[in-house]
Amino acid sequence: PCDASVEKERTLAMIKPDGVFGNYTDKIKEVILESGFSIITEMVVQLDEGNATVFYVEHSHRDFFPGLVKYMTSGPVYIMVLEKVNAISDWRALIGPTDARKARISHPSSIRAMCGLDSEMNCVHGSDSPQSAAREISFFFGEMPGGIVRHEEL
Ligand code: RTP
Ligand code: MG
Repeated sequence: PCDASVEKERTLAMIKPDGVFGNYTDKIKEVILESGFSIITEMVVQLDEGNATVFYVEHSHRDFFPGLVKYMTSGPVYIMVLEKVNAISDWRALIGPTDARKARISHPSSIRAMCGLDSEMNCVHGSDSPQSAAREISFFFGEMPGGIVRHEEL
């Protein structure tokens, strides 16, 4: 109990609109639970341009940003807080590389290989550091920025 190395960690996972529309939610949750994560909380949310922009603000100067915002607001997303030892890097490993086409070659058992299309439509998100996990969890579950529509809380 005093060993800090066994402390559990939390990360933010998201099934993006293509994953929700493609009916991958149940399959992805199955993989999550089989991989030893606990799902602490989950909800369905519709992002608008404002909150999608804030969520991905680190990419706001990139040329793919307008397309990213359009994609992320094209339908509901499924938000989960996952917990396990090493949750942040283990979830990133489980989703695979950003480009789903590359994922199918180099990480064929990854989630993006299963349900992603290309470098933009890659069906899932994962926090990439303890700092972004804390920011993203409070983005959705702390003070909700104005305009987030919570479809249902499960
Ligand atoms: P994420 O933040 O969604 O978990 O994805 P990631 O870390 O693997 O990739 P990141 O570099 O943070 O990019 C964020 C999302 O932007 C879209 N993207 N499109 N068209 C493009 O070249 C391009 N590059 C990135 C993807 O949806 C990516 O997940
Ligand atoms: Mg990222």
